[in-house]
Amino acid sequence: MKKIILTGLTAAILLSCSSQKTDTATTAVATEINDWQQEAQAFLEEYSDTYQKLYTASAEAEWASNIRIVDGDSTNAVATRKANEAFAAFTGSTENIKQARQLLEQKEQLTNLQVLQLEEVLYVAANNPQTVPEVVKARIKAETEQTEKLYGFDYKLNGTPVTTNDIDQILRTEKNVQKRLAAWEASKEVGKGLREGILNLRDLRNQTVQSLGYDDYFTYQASDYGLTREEMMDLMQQLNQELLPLYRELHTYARYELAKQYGVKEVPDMLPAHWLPNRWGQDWSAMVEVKGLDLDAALKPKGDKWLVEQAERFYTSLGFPELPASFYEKSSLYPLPPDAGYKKNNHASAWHMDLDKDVRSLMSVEPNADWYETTHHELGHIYYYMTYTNPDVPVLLRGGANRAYHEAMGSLMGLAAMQKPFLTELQLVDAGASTDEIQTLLKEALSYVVFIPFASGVMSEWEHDFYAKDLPADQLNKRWWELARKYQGMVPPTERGEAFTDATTKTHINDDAAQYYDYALSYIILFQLHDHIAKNVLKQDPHATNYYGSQEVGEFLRSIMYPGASADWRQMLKDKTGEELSARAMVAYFQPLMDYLKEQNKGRKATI
Ligand code: X8Z
Ligand code: ZN
Repeated sequence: MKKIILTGLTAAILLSCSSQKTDTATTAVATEINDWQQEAQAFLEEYSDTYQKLYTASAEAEWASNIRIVDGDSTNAVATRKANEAFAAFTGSTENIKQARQLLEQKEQLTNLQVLQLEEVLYVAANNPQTVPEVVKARIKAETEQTEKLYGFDYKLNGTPVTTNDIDQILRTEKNVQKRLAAWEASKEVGKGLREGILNLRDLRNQTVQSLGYDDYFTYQASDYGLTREEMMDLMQQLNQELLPLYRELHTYARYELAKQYGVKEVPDMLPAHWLPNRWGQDWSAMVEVKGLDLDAALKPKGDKWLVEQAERFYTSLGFPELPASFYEKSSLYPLPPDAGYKKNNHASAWHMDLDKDVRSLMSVEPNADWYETTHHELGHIYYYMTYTNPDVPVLLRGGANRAYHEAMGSLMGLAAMQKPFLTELQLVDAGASTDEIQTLLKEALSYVVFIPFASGVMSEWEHDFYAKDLPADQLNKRWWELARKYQGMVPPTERGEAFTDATTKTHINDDAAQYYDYALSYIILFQLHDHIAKNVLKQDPHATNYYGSQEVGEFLRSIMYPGASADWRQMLKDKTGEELSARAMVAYFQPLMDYLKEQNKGRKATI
């Protein structure tokens, strides 16, 4: 009989074994199965225990490094390096790799859950192999240094210190092109100092994963989806193609409208980057103001705290629990006062500190529409963490069905939280106000559709070329702007030589490398989920939903979140929406906009 000590996890295994034993002909096999399963279980439990402890220590150190960056003080950096080295030494140890491989040779004898966990052990090991300990150590050091340089950077506009929030606000609202140019250029200065670090990191990231048989770091990251690098790039091309007709209309529209706005007579073929209301041209929604739906104005008097609490209320209205008190005590949610004397990571993130109950978010929330969307996005991660932290999901599988699902959940709620019936219920818009539906859809397209060529084209192809195609060190900026022209139809305001490294101004290039297609895929998935929820759960028009208070919607989302990475992501999509991964829902959502844009663009020249 079994010697395994019962936990929630092993109870499931016991159950599957006991049903086998009722089959009289399989006694011998059943014993053998039990032995392998027992051995795998013993290994996994011991491994997971240490893994969780070291993961927590690493997360704590990283957290401290990201919320408190003190110029000239290396205390946090040193502690982070140590914690990450300890995590790497364990997860990449030759002994653990050997055991996981041996057990996987008996794959047929193991439970599905065990196989998935052992594969995860090898996946994590490949990023930290102790066959090349010096490379792993050097990479950890280089990563910590790159993060400090990126987030410790002093942004200055006309000699005055500014935050990235300040720059973003100028790019969203300023009508004077010279002032826009100054803000845009100020936002790119940080890249100069990141060039050497990213080149070093490329080699170190590639070398680490190559030692366990991956071609390069991009291939390694794509393998998390069960895709080769070529398959991932093909998928990105396909998404770009599917959305190109709409993007082309948006591009034409934006060129003519912005030229008018800035008083430029000759409409440029390519959009100057500093004309667009976002540092990277990845979101143009601030271009359009929908009358009666001015969210920036409605949110300002509410204050920053309200935004976070409102996002929480949205989730609890669907039946999710309240956030633990520790979330509010330990998170870092708002901008630092200007005289703090230190800096923090200025990009939003969500953290599962101990793979258990300690969940936190790092943001710099200000009461505006962008942060309103982002609070919903980050809480999507948090509620995903909380939901798959359950007895049926072992520590090693506490992740999304894939990384894109993790990004999709909160973005879905962000989309839902912007729709008029919902905003009306919150009294953020006047119930009586008539709003223009096409303008609303245009604003949404300028966010969601415009994002696709940036994410699946520029970001993914640049990182692909950088990691897998040995992009020459003297062509980093050249390639970046070639891709921006090709996919976004966007050009820099002035010639950007190789002294700049504009790609590295995007935080993910530095600290979330070779994974940006996650976001492109997350948008595709979110429209599939939204389409299903609107039509089949709420029976509402996808353009005008109100998820608020719907227990069914909550149950639907929870059922996706609950199994974490123990679910097969393709099967999940099929089961939940009846569809394979496809841009169909996204294209259909924006279809009504096509006619309007074609009409607006009549007589205008399309250039992409
Ligand atoms: O980086 C993020 C999240 C991280 S949790 C805030 N996003 C991408 C970006 O800002 O570039 C969300 C959508 C795109
Ligand atoms: Zn995210």
